[in-house]
Amino acid sequence: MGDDSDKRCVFCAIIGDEVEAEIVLATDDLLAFLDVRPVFKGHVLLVPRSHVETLPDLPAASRDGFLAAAQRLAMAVKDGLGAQGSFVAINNTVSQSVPHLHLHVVPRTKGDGLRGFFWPRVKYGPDEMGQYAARLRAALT
Ligand code: DGP
Repeated sequence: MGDDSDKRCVFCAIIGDEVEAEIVLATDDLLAFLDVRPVFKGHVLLVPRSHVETLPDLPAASRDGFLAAAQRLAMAVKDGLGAQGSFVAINNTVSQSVPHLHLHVVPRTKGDGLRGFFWPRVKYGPDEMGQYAARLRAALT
């Protein structure tokens, strides 16, 4: 474990070899292992070895490698497990049960029963869509 690791963090404990996990990919900066409570078998979690909590906390220098590994895992669930595709997601703070950045790669196949994670959908009111877009554009400038 590096100096920036959090000793109470279960993913840091996996990275530090103190908690067992089924590792599927290991690089100098990243680790990917099977989720112990998979949505479907083969559900992988990708984590940076450095303890950062959420995606916005990931240093710029780590972004490329992180996304490249996510691409490799998305291909691996197809090539290795026969999935037709995957669902790739990150919970940031809300619904994030482990406060160490982790990207889910869930193998998907048509008819697997998962319907868009059963996300509720809402409707914009009149003019509201433009207002939301403007607020986001302002935050992005
Ligand atoms: P999230 O809800 O996005 O924070 O996902 C956290 C995931 O981490 C959840 O699907 C279960 C998984 N998980 C929690 N503890 C452990 C563990 O000790 N080992 C492994 N392999 N996965 C874990």
